[in-house]
Amino acid sequence: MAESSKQMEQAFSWAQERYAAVGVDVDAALRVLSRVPISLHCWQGDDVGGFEKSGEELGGGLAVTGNYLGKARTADELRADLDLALSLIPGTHRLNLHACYAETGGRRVERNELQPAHFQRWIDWAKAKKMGMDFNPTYFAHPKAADGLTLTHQDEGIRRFWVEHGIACRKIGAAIGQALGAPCVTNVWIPDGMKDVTVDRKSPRERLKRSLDEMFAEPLDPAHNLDAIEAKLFGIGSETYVAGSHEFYLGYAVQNGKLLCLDAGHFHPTETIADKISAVLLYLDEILLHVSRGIRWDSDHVVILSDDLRAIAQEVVRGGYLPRVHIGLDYFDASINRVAAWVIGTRAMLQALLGALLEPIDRLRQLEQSGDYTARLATFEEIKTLPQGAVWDHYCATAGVPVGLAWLDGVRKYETDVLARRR
Ligand code: RNT
Ligand code: ZN
Repeated sequence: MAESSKQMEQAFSWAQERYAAVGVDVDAALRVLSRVPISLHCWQGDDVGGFEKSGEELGGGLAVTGNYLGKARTADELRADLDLALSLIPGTHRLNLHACYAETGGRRVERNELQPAHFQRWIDWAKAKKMGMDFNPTYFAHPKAADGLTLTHQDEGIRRFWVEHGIACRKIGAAIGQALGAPCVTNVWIPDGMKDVTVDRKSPRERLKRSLDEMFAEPLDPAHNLDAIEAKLFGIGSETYVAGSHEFYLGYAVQNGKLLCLDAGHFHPTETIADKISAVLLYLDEILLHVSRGIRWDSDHVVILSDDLRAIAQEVVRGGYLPRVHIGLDYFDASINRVAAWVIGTRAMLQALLGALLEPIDRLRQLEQSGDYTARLATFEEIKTLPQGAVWDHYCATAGVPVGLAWLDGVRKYETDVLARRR
């Protein structure tokens, strides 16, 4: 055994002992972690571009800043980039695909006419990697969404077009889930809202409810497709009013048995989604998380191991919610290497989950129940610096992915050999 891997294993046994001393079984934690899939969002790889090549602006209030070299220009390039990212992340994960990443063989296919066949190459790719997939209708970057309105549109033709897009996407989701043998979460997010003071907050919401009812009219086997709906407080260009608000979708999800998608960037800046998980899961079977990092606004920065992220993971683990919570990433940063952005965010999410799984939860609960808040706080502080890093290194090594910052070497080489040539 090389000296460094010997040291790593020594550090791991010492960590096992340290955690055992507070009643935590490290190996059990790693077994759980190895079974949690994170859904990697395709759109980090090309700045939410997609392959329709319509020349349309991104729109929908979505903004990607930066122009780092090497953005994927084709689905093959995007898959190659994802291959590299996945090889640097421990575990088996999922791919989260947007409808605008369809492969139509150069033919223009309208969004309401998309078919599972247009995603066959993605499905084959995921199947070969034994990965599941999730899916999203794309309600932006399209002439019929140019005014920022889709499912709430007053124009019946446009509204109906977007309903049909939603119906087409649910069928694609079901085909994906069936092909891969695991349910596909098909998540609906629309940008619809108003920049400035509005006189009618009611009618757009009534139309949105009707549109969703029409979209979801056909029941689909939950073994193949699960519908999720994503709320937002405000966006660029919809600062005053967003039809699909939290209350709107929470009500809709409860009433109709849908998954609620909680995006970490979609609430007031001091509001965290961590606190919402145990509340909404009293009324919903399952939820979807869009793990993101807002800075002052819904800026979609790359996810890092922040207190916010740790709190999300802690709530999921402490509540025993792992089987009911689908974890997806949602950010887009074009100012750094895009493959690295996936690796950083996914590894951070896994580290947050590991940290949560390594908590002496029973002990902390006992302290809380007995009213010993002093020892509770002292324990929380103490466990922050237990040797989680040694457990993580061991996990990466046994999963066959680079330990520590070594993953960055692979990305750098790829940048020189592949990304830099994409001019
Ligand atoms: C937008 C939502 C939505 C998008 C993706 C691209 O504010 O978060 O989830 O980020 O659909
Ligand atoms: Zn989101």
